[in-house]
Amino acid sequence: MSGDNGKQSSSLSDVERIKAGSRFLRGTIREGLADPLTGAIAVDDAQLLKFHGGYQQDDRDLRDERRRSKLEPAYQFMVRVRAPGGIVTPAQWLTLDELARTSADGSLRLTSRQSFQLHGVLKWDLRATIARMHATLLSTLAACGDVNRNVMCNPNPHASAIHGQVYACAQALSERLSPKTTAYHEIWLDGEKVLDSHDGRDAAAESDAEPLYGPTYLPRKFKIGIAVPPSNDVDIFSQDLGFIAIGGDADGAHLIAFNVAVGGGMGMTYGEPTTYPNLAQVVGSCAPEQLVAVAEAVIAAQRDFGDRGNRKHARLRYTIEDRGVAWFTQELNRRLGWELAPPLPYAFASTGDRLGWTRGVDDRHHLTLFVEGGRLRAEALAGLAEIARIHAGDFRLTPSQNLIVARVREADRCRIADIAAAHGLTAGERHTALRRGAMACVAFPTCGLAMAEAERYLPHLLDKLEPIVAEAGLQDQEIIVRMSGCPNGCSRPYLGEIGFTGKAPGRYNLYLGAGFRGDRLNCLYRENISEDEILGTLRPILHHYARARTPGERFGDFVVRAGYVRAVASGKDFHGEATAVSALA
Ligand code: SRM
Ligand code: SF4
Repeated sequence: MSGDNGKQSSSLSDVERIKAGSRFLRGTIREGLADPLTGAIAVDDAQLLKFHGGYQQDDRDLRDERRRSKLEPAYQFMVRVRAPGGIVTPAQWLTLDELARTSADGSLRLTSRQSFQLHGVLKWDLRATIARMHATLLSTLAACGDVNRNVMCNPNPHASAIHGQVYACAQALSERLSPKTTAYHEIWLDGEKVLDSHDGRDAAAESDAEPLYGPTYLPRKFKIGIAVPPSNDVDIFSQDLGFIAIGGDADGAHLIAFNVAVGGGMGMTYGEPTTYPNLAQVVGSCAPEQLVAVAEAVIAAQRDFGDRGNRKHARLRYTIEDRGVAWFTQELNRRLGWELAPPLPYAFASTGDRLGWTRGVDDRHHLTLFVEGGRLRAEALAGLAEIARIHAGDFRLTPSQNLIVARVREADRCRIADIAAAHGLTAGERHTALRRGAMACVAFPTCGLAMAEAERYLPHLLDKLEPIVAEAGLQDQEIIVRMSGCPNGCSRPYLGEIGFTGKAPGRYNLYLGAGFRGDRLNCLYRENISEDEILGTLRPILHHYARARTPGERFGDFVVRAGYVRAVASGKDFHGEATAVSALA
């Protein structure tokens, strides 16, 4: 791929070499799984394993001790399950629950993209774990890797007829954009390599094809979300490709179109200003039946023009930024053979979840449960398994790492409410609005890229922030708090009205001022600060907000108006000066 702006590297990255030689994602994963001498697999295979939904990790809490004892790291695997729109049946839930207890570390993680993760799976248990999931029609294929990942979608199909139609679109996208390699079946399910009977060639690998992706797949991960206004719970502008559902008819109950937004993303690298989070731009609209074609055209353009030399510059947003959004839209129209229509009006009101019981248009009941840090442990899992055994609806993960027991029958409602209460599952309803709206990524001990704690630390930081919020009279005020253990931004921290990214153990960058509706990035306010400094910094700002906010003014808007930070207009503007002119000065 030749560069046209000097940023693209002329040589291919190592991961491109690995993909090209992998025979459609096979590598030597099968052989590595059978090697009894190590709990790990080969380095190249670890890259390929991601496409199959697995990450090789080691327990970072045990690293030093194992090194001192001259033992290999405590290798283990994270397994991610793709579930478009985060929806699973009670039978699938029970399988995940069983695997969490028997093959993993006893917990189940609900991710910020509506997927499930098992942590701590040993190499010896990987095949059985994935095969067991497959038996209940769950798949880990393409949960990670340089392909389209889990398709996010507003998880409330009960809220109006349009939600049901949109979920069907998410499923169609997920199905159509899945890799077509037979390696997944071969490695995890059949267990047999199909060799040519004459010369022993790997016949299956040779007859495989990837009509959309090609043999080297995409230059980088690719993410799609679908939002149903007025909820922007999927953080639509953080997606590589976002679709905004537009309802027609007097009651808006009929899906008539999707606005198309391209080029969002969160990850960046400290000290490298050419990397930055960015919000997707709306470039047009399409009819519902054109959705898959648009997604395929966007992906094909990124496949052909994305940077395959520099992985830090390989996401769609850089492809678009380098050549311009007008060029990209033209390229898209050319590939489609027709033109996107002009964008249609829409309005978002919020991003988070509404906890507790609601009644849907389908006359079923829905219970949204707060799951702190997205992690379900023994007590919660026991309660949810009890619910799954009697539940006739389904379970839905929200983009804020929460869980909906959805489509509950009138007859089951009281029983499910009792079980949920008995297992402490509804305790979240009594939390402050600050805690209910907070989200953290996994970070330590499993994430190999973590620089500081996130999931394990945020609850403790909130313990100390809550009294400050109460003292300022803001306990019922929704303020979006997001914490990530490094700048990669897995909890979408640059969309937090208050965002933290880890710099080193116990130290964080503090960002302020994102839009409550997920429509403005925040801005760096303080760098590399400790807990005491975080509390000391936020206390006066929260008090100032309580005193000086205008009616209905959101915290993120206030800190911009009050001059604590400037409004960040676009990703390119993200690393500019933090200072701003105060309207209140
Ligand atoms: Fe992420 C890498 C966890 C959502 C941006 N992410 C990782 C890895 C796999 C670390 C690694 O590469 O070794 C983390 C595994 C930790 C662990 O132990 O489980 C990890 N990411 C997660 C999850 C589990 C966070 C969570 O607590 O919920 C989320 C799983 C989502 C899913 O179900 O598919 C998760 N990651 C995100 C998001 C949010 C989103 O997609 O809406 C982002 C920001 C959006 C984006 O992609 O721009 C995100 N993760 C990254 C990046 C930076 C990518 C970039 O282009 O800059 C990395 C690092 C990388 O890819 O090199 C990363
Ligand atoms: Fe790991 Fe960083 Fe993602 Fe957190 S943000 S899960 S620390 S890669």
